[in-house]
Formats: sequence, C-alpha cells, structure tokens
Amino acid sequence: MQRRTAIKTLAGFPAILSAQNRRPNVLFIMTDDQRWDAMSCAGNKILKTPNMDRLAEGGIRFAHAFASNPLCSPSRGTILTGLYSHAHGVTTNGGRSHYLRGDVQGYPAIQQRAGYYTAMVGKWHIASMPTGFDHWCILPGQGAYHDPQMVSPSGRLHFRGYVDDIIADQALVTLETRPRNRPFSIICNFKAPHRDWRPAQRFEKVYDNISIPEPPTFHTSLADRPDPIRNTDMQVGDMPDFFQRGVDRNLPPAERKKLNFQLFLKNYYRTILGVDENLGRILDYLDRNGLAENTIVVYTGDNGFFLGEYGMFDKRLMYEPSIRIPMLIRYPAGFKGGRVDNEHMALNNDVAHTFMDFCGLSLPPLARSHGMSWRPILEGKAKWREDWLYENFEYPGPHCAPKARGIRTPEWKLIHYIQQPEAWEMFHLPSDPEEHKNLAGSGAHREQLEKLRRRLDQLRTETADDRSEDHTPTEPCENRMGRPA
Ligand SMILES: [Ca+2]
Repeated sequence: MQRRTAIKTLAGFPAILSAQNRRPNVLFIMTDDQRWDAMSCAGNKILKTPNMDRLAEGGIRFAHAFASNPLCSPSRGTILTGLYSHAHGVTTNGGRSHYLRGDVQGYPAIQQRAGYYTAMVGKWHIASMPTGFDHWCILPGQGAYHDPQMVSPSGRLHFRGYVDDIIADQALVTLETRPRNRPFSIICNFKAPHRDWRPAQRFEKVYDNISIPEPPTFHTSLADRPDPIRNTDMQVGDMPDFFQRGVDRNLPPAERKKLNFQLFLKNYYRTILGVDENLGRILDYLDRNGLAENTIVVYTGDNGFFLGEYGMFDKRLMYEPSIRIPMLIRYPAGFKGGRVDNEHMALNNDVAHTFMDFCGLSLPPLARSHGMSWRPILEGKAKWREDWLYENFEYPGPHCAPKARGIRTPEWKLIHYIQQPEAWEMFHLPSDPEEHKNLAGSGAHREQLEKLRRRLDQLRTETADDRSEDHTPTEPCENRMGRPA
C-alpha cells in the first residue's frame, strides 16, 4: 500500500525527479583501526556491538574482507577512488606522499555531478582538502578524542564533548538539513578505535572487572623472521602509552607487557562501544525517516590491527590481523540480507566500485582493474577475483614497518620485502593460519613461489604500477615506536 501511494505521488513530478528518487542513497561509515573481529557479529566474546550486529542481520557481512594497504591514509585514498595506492598517490600517512594525485577523483565527485547531495563528516586524514562534496566538516589530521576541533570550508570549529558523539551529531545534522529533492551520499568517518584509545567517559569503567585473554602467539618470538620484520618496533611490552594511565615505568618487562595488554585491549574495546552507540543513532534516524529501505549502508574500518598476536600492536604488515577488516553492507531494496559471505575476498578497493554500480554510474577507466563491484555477489551470482595485491610504502616511519608488496589468494600469501637486501615470506593459510612457517625457502614449494611471483608481477602490470618504488635504498629507521597520539 505504501509503495502504491509513493508511485501515485511521484506521477505528478517531472520524470527526472522520479528517476532520481529511485536511485539509492549511500551512507558510508568507517572507523579507524577496527579489525575484522572487533564486533560481536564476527564472534567477539567480550565486545558487544548490537548496532553493528543489526547492520549485519539486515545485510551481508564479508568474513574475508581486506585492506590492500593497511594504513590509515593510503586506505582512505583507496576507499574514495577504488584504486590501489600506487595509482591514487597516497602512499604514506604524511609528507609528500600524503596527497591524492591531481588526476584522480573520489566517487563522491562523480555522484555530485550526477545530482547527488554529497557530504563528508569526521576523520579525513589525507593532505589534499576534500573535493566533490556539497558539505564537509573534518577533523584536522588525527583529531582529538576530547573537545575536538573540526575544519569546514568556513573555518575552524571548536566543540565540547567526545569526538565520535560529535561526528555522529554532524552526520545527523547533515541528514536532517540535506536537500530533499536529491539522493544523498554521505561519508561518516569515526576516530575510534585509533591509538591512544581514549573512551567516552560513560564507558571508562566497562571491563574493569575482567581479564582479557592473551592471544596464543602473545609470547611467540619473531627471532626467526626475516630482518625487516625483526627490525619492526611494535611490541605491546614496549608501548609508552600507559605510563600516565596506571603502568609503573619500573615494572619488570614481563609484567609491563601483561599490564599494557590489558589496558590497551580494554580501552580499544571501550572506544568501539562509543562507535556502536553512535552508529545506532544514525541507523535509528534512517528508520524513523523511512530511509533505511533505499539507502546502501557500508560499515568498515580502514585497516586491521594486531591485538597482541606475536606480542604486537598496530597494523601495516601483511600478516592476517593487520589486513583483515570488518565489512558490512545493507541495502534492503537491493538484495536480501541476513547472511555471512565466507566465499569471496572483498577489498577496500571495491567500495567505490560497488557504490557506482548501484547508482548507475562509473569510475574512470583506470579504476577497472583495481576493484570490483560486489553487486553480483549480493545478487547471488559472481565470477570473482582469485587474488589481490598488498602494498606498504611508508618507510622509514612509525614502527619501522618495512616497504613491502605481496599477493594474497584464498589459500596462499607471498610477501616481498622490497628494500635491499630483499626478503620473502610465503604462507599456506589453511594449514598455517597463524603464519608460523615461512615456506619461501622451501625446495618443495619452489614452483608455488614462482607461480605467485609471476602473478604478483602480472597484477602490478594490470593495475598500471609505474614501479617507482622498486629501487629505493634501505634507509635507517629512527621513528621507532611512533608517538602515542
Ligand atoms: Ca587506521
């Protein structure tokens, strides 16, 4: 009955307006450093995220979703453009490689030209200023957890309160004040759960009375890894973040590592509780205003995170905890929800492709080999990718994570540490999911190694990699642990 009424109402409008109204709205929501299983719908036993679960129940959760470049700004560039970082230009979190190339554009600009109302609120974290948006209000750089400043075209704004409450407020105001005669595409990027993990006051005591189990590899040494991995500095025991928050500098190292882990995990999860609550406010708005049915909602994180595996925190590396991300998509008017996709490897590269497909628009031709629309998967039919390319180019930098490239298939992973002297790691994931056994030097697996190497090279050619990172000399890395902020 409701649908009939809507058609009757639209019949009196110009044809172009009714066509626009049939186009889906797009709401993209992203967190910063939330890894794939930091939500209860992905099996987390400690963290309860009813609103992420609500999205998963109404949509599809990709259990095998990855960031092709597990670092904040490169991943953000990929989300916007549908391109690998070697093509969009944002290869580091700062400096000269923190800008989008002048000849690439984000998907919102394409939607805007096609009549969409476009907006961006929250964490942006790319040196190029936002373009292609009717409205934007962003955190400067990383932004502050409490009493943050934000930047908009009209200047700097000062807020009182908790950052992700304020970002959700901005999303709600944007929704409420949007022009009603245009479909919308809104990006809402939260700050949590980024280091240094400052929760909203109302969540500060949650988990006070529990002890979070350490992962099985918490005490596993990296001594037998290639040099580029042994030279990283991302051990939970060494993190300086909690000296002001209850950890005595003079504790024996083993005790400090254990205490750091508890404080890190609890605060990481507490900040995600704030995201979940604010996600709920936004989903409630869609429900209350009859927008849920025709709005594509994607919820994800920009990269994964080590939560104590191999004693580590942070991301960047190609190991599984770092590359796997949460990925939920809901679009009731477009496909049936309520299932988990265990079959297809989804990428951050795919988000822009998927939005364009559902909106009846196209990314520039360059993007075609870089990502794929999920629409065929969501509609139950797909010939899908067999592999994808991993990239990390920020070195020297925080944590001294090496420059590397790699290829991931459903079964295999090959990592190439590209600075001299080069090093390789290869893992067979079904038999070795925790990536203990490097098969790169194994005579029995030489053929497999060569096959992956050839395909890695082919992927680079297919995606127009100009190979400018191939011959960079090895430099000393001085920015070891990174700053807590
Ligand atoms: Ca991040």
